[in-house]
Amino acid sequence: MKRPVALVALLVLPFLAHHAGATEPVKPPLGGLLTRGVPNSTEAPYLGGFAIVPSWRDLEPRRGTYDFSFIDQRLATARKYGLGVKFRVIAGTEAPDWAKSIGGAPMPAWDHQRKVQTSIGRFWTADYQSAWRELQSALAARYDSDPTVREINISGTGVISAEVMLLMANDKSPVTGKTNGSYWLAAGYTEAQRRAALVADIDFMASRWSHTRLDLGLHPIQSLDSTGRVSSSPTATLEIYDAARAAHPGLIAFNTGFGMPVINGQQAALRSIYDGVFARKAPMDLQTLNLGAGMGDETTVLNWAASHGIMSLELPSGKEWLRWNSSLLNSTNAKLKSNATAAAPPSKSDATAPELRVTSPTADSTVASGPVTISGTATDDNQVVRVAVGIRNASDQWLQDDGSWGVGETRTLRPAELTTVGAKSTSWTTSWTPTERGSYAVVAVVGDGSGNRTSSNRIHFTVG
Ligand SMILES: [Ca+2]
Repeated sequence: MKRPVALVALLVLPFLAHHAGATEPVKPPLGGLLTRGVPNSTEAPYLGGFAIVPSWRDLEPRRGTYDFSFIDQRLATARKYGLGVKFRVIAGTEAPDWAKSIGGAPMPAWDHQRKVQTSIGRFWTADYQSAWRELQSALAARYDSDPTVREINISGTGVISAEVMLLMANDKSPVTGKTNGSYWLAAGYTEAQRRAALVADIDFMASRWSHTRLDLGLHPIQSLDSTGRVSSSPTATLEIYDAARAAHPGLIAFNTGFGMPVINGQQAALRSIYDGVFARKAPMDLQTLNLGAGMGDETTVLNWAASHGIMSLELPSGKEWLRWNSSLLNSTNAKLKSNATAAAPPSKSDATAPELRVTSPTADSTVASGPVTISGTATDDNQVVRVAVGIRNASDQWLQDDGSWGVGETRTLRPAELTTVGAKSTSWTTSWTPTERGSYAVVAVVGDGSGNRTSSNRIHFTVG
């Protein structure tokens, strides 16, 4: 059955605005020394840029009401000095109260870094993550095409920071006498839900930030089991990282605990993660420990980062680093920038977008209830690295990760399985089990290894 033409055009437009246009180049990664605060005219000449670190509550004091002044003021400074920036939005204890109240009253939380009693919401739940996605959609709509904004941290499941592998679940409040994790378990936390939320956040960020590189904070990932036990595993971290990189090849590894303890192997588990990233010849950004927290000798630390291919290095908080040898600062800044250039994807050499075909379901077909196979083929002049699908219902809503239907443009791309990841030609498949009969449409998106993406037309089908 055909829809009226005008209606079809109206429905398709928001999708096209984000995803059509055969080629969408990704901006180069940020290189050089960075500060964590806004630099002044004395600092700027030593830097490649700085991190903009807003709290979620600064940006969205009421749900759907955004205040971007925190970011815009800092972007003006970056432009004045010709610097780049990376975004790191802090959720968790820095979420607005309305987000902390999704699914129940905010839970007490102890922030061991600031040593303050605060509160947190149910960061592992689909409803909380759905609110986070609204913010990220608004941010991406405003800043994804801004050439000054080069990277953004994946941070939607963070607890007191963007360090998404850390839980701080064992931290015990001297005020309540209870651990942070004990409140979460009482509110229904499961490790499986939290892991799924982390992976979905990575996929969602990649679907929204088409032009901006993503940073994933790596630590030995902490897990909280149902008995309250916390464990950590660098092996599991690399497994998550590999899966995320396979789906999103431009992903940048990031760690906030860099300093002498990593270099000399004292932090063995963390060092094994660094070595894993280096073995994969993958791009990495670092933040140093603070000087009071054991960063160690600056000459050794800066030279090690520069000689290990690190792209950007966030200096310790404060102004102490301005007293360091200026030729050390200048040479490190230059080497990090050249590392970033070397690690950038071949943007000019790959102007050819990938192509794909959906072979199942066929257009305007009727399929039986039960699992629907969504499959097809994809080709590229270099390599096909990712295919994902979005499913739309007859009410013009996109299927979400949790099986619900979202309004408007909010969509979730479900990764398909590729027969051969990285080949010039591959078949791909995924399946979806509708819970109701009715009319649906599927859209598939293919990505090559250089950040080019192409989406299919909508394939309408009926579940009869
Ligand atoms: Ca290509």
